[in-house]
Amino acid sequence: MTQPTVLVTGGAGFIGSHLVEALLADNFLVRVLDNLSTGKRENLPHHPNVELIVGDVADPNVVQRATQHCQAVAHLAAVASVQASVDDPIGTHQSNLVATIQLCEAMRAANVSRIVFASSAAVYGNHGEGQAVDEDTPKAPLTPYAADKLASEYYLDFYRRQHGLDPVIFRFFNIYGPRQDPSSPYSGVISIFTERAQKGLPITVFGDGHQTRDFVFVQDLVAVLMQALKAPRATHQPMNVGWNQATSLNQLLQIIQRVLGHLPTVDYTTPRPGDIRHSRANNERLLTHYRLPTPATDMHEGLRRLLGK
Ligand code: NAD
Ligand code: UD2
Repeated sequence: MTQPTVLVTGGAGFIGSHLVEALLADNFLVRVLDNLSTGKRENLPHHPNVELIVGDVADPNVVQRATQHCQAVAHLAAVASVQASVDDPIGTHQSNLVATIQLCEAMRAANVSRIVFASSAAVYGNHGEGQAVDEDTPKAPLTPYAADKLASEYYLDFYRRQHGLDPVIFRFFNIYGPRQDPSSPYSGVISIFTERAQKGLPITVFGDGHQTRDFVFVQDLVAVLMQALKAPRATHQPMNVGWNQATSLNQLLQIIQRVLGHLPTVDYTTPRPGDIRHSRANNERLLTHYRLPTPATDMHEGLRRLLGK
């Protein structure tokens, strides 16, 4: 029996490369479409079952070639930096919305229906103080990044109703793990804190450190994405991906200190403009449809694995 092929857009990136590894382990053929704008070839294993197409999902010729004869698509390609979308709304719009529409058109022509899409908690904006956010919370995208994620959700639903597309939409909260790039001041806070702690460089906390996030270790997210790619039938309602657990930056620093045995200087400065103070996912809808790894990778275990301890 020929092995099924899954297309992973953004597969050379942080989350995408972990999904590629899981697909290979499950005996899929994997096709990656990535323009290497932030992704890296070295994130991908050298494996006969991985094909890398270096190109832009927004390019109709490229994406039509990439969708040929695949069983499902994981659409992770995007400019994931909120700041980049603020600085260059038109440029990032190509990757964060036009690309999604081009992909939908290509899937329609290639008769491919299942698409698993990486949306973001950003669609909720600054959603209330501290309580868990459920999927029916009013959407309040505050940035071009968030607006393009929400618009992508609406386009996927249009292609479902009009052309039989079979989308599974996840709103990722804060994902962390190996290969998350710490090089930008806007990289994920855990990638920045752990890299600087390992190098003994001072850490900057924007605010008092009591701000909280719902952190998900990348391998736990990938376990959900794998189920969504393989499920015979899938719900089309967007689902939050989080643990409904709030971890503050100060707690994060305490755990890093416990795992590493030391911590560099920590400077507390003013909060970032527009920063969300508390973010936590009501994940009941996800738990209804998917089996989560039990136990979920808790912060101490996730940081231990990330820090190689
Ligand atoms: P990442 O930057 O590592 O991965 C994005 C990948 O997409 C990169 O490999 C990049 O080169 C590629 N890419 C970007 N634009 C492209 C284009 N036009 N054509 C082809 N490839 C393109 O970021 P990540 O953290 O792995 O994010 C993966 C997805 O998850 C993104 O859609 C992001 O918005 C979403 N997400 C991530 C988080 C998080 O906490 N990391 C939270 C919410 C949503
Ligand atoms: C995440 C996403 C963003 C968007 C948003 C929606 C990432 C990297 N960011 O932003 O794309 O989806 O969620 O809610 O995926 N911080 C410090 N010091 C540092 C770095 C960060 O104090 O050196 C703080 C930062 O001000 C914020 C918290 O850490 O209060 C988390 O920052 P983040 O960029 O990791 O994640 P977030 O939730 O702000």
